[in-house]
Amino acid sequence: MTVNLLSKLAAVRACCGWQPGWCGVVLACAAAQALAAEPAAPAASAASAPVVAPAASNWVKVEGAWIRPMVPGQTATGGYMSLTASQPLTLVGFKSAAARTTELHEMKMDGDVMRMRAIPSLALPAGQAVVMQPGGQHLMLMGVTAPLQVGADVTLTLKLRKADGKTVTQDVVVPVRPRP
Ligand SMILES: [Cu+2]
Repeated sequence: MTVNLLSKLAAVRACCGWQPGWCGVVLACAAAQALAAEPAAPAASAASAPVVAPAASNWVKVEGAWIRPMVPGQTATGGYMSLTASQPLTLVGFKSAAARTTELHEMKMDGDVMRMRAIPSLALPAGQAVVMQPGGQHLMLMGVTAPLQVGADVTLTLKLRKADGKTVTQDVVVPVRPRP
């Protein structure tokens, strides 16, 4: 397993754009990639999920959205934005045609090492801006087949759970650009 992870370092060292020197991050990221290498769920599973998508959904106000540009050979990157919910919502995930695997991530100090890990959800209290940014919570795109480059626009479909338990979606078109 360790050897397997180490062999992936070259591919994932730029994961999320963090410096290779942050070995804790890189290793955590490699672990995430190893998990991501599991066979992808059939496309049909997305269609069978209990998702209700109103025509003109505007559940959250999205500001300052960007996706970190990728370099050749890189297969993962991060998406960042500020979300302000119109009612109490929980971000439970997202999808994109650009990435085989998508996860909600957070960076956390573990002793004196910054690590990245997947989180199941992110609470979005009504009227309160929740900021996803480098060094904190972010949207992780993995298994990206063609490196995303500056100038591209990527559609992300946010999956949001309402207080009544129903899940809704909202599409967000996010530009690929350097950190604002
Ligand atoms: Cu991440």
